[in-house]
Amino acid sequence: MKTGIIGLPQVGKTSLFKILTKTHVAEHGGGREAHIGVCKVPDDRLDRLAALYNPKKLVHASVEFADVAAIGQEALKETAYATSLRQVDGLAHVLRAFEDPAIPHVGAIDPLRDARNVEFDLMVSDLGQIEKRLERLEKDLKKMRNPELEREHDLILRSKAQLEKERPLRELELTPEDRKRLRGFLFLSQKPVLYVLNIGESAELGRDLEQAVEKYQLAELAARPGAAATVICGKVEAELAEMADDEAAEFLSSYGLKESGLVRLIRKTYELMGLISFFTVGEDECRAWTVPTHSRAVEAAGAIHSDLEKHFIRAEVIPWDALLSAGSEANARSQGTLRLEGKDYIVKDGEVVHIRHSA
Ligand SMILES: Nc1nc2c(ncn2[C@@H]2O[C@H](COP(=O)(O)OP(=O)(O)OP(=O)(O)O)[C@@H](O)[C@H]2O)c(=O)[nH]1
Ligand SMILES: [Mg+2]
Repeated sequence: MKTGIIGLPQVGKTSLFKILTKTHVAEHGGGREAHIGVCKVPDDRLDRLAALYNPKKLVHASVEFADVAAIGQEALKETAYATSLRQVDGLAHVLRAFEDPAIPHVGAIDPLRDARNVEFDLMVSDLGQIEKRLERLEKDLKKMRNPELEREHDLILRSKAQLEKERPLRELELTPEDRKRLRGFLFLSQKPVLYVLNIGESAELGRDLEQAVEKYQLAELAARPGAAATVICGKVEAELAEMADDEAAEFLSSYGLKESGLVRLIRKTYELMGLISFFTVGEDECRAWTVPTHSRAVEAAGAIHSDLEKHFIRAEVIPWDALLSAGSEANARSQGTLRLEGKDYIVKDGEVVHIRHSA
């Protein structure tokens, strides 16, 4: 799963990328190649399980982020740029809300306008692809009747109408079959989007973070299908990233904050992409795994190892907090909170899963 960090020039994309992935990269100066980095997913539940097991190895889940060069009509016309952007599964759209006269911005600070403008550019790019495909389809349909091509033709026309209404494709209602038909196009406006408001530093940051979505009128946009919003203060996050844990906790509370904005951002990314975490625990290793929501137990087993999927017998399942309060799997088993489930069981976020297998 890869999230592309997009946005207008100089809004704080690379800064966000650096603090998420803790990598040091040069700031973009015209080059269009994306930086890729891995972000460890902070998870308090896993940390608490690890405190119980004291494992040799503790492995958090990870998500990939790509720092994409600033977006615009011109950039999107470059095939290499558009192609690399199409490869991501979701978008983190950084919107500038911080004031800083030293850093240029197109016009006044107006995140809603910027969000709409960038969205428009994504739709124009998709429309270009659609027109190309339509031309091809209409040629082929003239040569011969083909029910599958006809269905695609209808769908492409529907998509075109949607874009012409200036509505992104993620808001189009699709059957699973139609979703499959569109998959190969990797349309930009179909990707789920997390709007990331990057606000300025202030003494009342806690309150400002809470009120920013309303203040900048992003609530309506964020409530649409496939969209969400979160707020960070890039400047403060950058300082936090340099600190040790206890120092960071003190720094956060001095701003009236409980957690880093990155934790919220990553959690929202998970929700938006339809992902959950489950855990495996033991004295050797405690580990978080990422699977799509509604994954079956046998698919969760497959995320760990294909052999576990092939030789799956049963899954022992318990919510992370039930395991913590039982104190051990043996206690949980005797209390009956540890359940045995079959391969079609739908794994829930935060469950500890032990796969019984014959491999
Ligand atoms: N005041 C302030 N400055 C910031 C903040 N976030 C980023 N900046 C500054 O804004 C400038 C641009 O930040 P980048 O993270 O490089 O922005 P970008 O979106 O990657 O820029 P391009 O890749 O050139 O489009 C840098 O000088 C940053 O230090 C912020 O929250 N507050
Ligand atoms: Mg950059």
